[in-house]
Amino acid sequence: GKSLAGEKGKASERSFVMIKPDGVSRQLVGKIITRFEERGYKLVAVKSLTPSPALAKEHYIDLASRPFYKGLVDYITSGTPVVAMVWEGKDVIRQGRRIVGATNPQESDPGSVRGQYAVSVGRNLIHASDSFDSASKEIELWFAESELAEYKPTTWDWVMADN
Ligand code: IDP
Ligand code: MG
Repeated sequence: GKSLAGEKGKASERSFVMIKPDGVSRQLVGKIITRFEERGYKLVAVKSLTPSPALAKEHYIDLASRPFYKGLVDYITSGTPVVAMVWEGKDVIRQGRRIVGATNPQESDPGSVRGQYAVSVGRNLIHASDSFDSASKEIELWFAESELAEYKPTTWDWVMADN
């Protein structure tokens, strides 16, 4: 069916963003959400949960052969919850990756979330979809379509203007 990631390159584009357990435990949820909100992106869905091992494994299935895979799944399923979100807006997938920063925080721009708050690649605070196809898969994996809100922020037309 239709992609839950909206339309690539349009204001309806969506990304899956997740604050990992270290971000929740370190009480950075508000600061992280604020970055996306203040940029003008629309919060379409948000929930806090402790992912099952099956969900965490599926989310990271492309990394199944990597030596850190088991540790990664254990980290995500530690028992401290994650905050799973869907953000919407023009170029949100690419901009979301810029807000989050490089995978290894030691290489992340210091203005990014990872570059400001993280040091270790295995505790890098946050996930954001890396492509339109990943966003489609990840939103469908973590959310039901009925959990995705439809509304227009009062800022929308100013922020998402095409010119
Ligand atoms: P990304 O989160 O920036 O998209 P990926 O390469 O997709 O990076 O890796 C997914 C996650 O796996 C990373 O965010 C990080 O938590 C973990 N990870 C990646 N490489 C390593 C590593 O070398 N050691 C430990 N964990 C890693
Ligand atoms: Mg990735």
